[in-house]
Amino acid sequence: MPQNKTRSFKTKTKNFQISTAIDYPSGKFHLGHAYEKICTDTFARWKRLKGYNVHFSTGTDCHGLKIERIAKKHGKTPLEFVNEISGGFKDLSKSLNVSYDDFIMTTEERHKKVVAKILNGLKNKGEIYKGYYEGLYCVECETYYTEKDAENMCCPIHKNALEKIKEESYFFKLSKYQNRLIKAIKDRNLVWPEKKKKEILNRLKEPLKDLSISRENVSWGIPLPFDKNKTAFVWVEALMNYLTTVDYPNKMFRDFWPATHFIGPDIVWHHTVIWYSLLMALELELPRVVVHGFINLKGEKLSKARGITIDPLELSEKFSSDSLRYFLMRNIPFGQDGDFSEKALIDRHNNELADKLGNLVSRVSGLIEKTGIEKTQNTIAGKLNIEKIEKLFESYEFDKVLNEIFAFIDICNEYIQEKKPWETKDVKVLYEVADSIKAVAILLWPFIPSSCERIAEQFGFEVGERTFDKIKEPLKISKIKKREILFKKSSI
Ligand code: ME8
Repeated sequence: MPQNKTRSFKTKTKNFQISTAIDYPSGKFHLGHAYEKICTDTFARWKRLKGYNVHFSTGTDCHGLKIERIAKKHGKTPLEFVNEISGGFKDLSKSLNVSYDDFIMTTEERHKKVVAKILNGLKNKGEIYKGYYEGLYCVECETYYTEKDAENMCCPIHKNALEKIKEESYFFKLSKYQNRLIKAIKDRNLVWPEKKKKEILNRLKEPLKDLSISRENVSWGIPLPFDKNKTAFVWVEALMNYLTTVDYPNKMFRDFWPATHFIGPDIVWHHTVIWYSLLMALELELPRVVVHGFINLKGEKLSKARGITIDPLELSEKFSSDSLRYFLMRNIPFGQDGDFSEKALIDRHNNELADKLGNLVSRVSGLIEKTGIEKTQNTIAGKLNIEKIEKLFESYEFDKVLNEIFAFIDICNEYIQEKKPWETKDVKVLYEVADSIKAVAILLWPFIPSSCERIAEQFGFEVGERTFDKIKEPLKISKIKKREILFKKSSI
């Protein structure tokens, strides 16, 4: 007799893979690198808040001519050099509370194995052939340019003179994917924002050339598995980090792929045209590409190479990592470029974090400490539009999410002002506002995690992973005390 099977009611955990680009460890990071990590972290935390099992990767893109040359200039081997600089990138993430699960370096054995496996697979499928490459190359962006894309034989991004290269090379049959690429990008919701999607579709009107995927004279790289005299073109192997991080082709990969890639505007071509066609050749699902804007200083893009830079660590030490995170996510509509100004950061820190949120928390906890608290129905909770906030999060409109939450903080502050519990001794009003602070702290956790964790501890509730549903659960009363203020005001 067959055994009676007990039905399992366990719901499958929802998995979510998210990544930043992997940075070139060619010099010190700047605020642009910090920004990408912060916006990716905010979205990763949002997904965790909603109950997803998140795998968040970041890392460094270690190979190629650029790194080889810089290491030499510093009197180091490339490996010594990339290890040292990558350490700095890890510290940056720690200081900014970037909650990555994996920091991947392309020098790692696990990555080399994945790259070899993929390249062998593509070669065996007839997707790669041998030929000659002749063209223009920018070492700064490790990218080939056609004479048409180059500006007077200079890189359109770095403005440096392009190098002429002629060598034997292996090619990936990129051109055969042109129509499939256009169809996938046009018809499916893969590239965000719409503006970037259109830009790529426009560029795809020109016929695609096959892609040179190997270099003959760059020894600092991953050797081709089928021709050890050549190394893999750095961009091709770097993109594969997104598969390495989920242990391609094993269980973790099957559970998590496809990913969502958060990247900057200068590398959309690589992540859509090159990456998508490689994935099509591998018959794998296509990831989503979410493009943030550039952080500029007085209208100029920050750039290590050009020496226009702002140190994110200095800013986070001066104002706290939460203030920096908040400012970047609040001040720059996501997907657009934004100018950095310390004055604007200070204004938001003082007027919004200190005067609105900090003041509410300090006032309410102080009053509760003095007069007590009594459970009641929260009559202002309905003024927080949680469904709208969810939609805004899912469409990457982070500044608007913050607008909504801060409009509710204003409502809480006005409610206290109007009800004057310090005169009336109405301890129920204090419960309503404390319960509202719980909702605010849970929703703000993706943006300013340290401050929200402090508030949660002070008021005796939980924030963080899987706490979204707790927004609607009434606050349990615990001993609430006034603490040191959350945000000290700053001046220039
Ligand atoms: O492109 N503002 O590395 P990278 C905002 N290794 N973002 C900026 C920025 C700025 N001013 N400057 C740079 C690479 N970024 C490759 C990626 S991924 C498989 C390989 C962003 O160190 C940039 O757009 O030059 C990119 O997303 C990331 O920082 C790393 O740039």
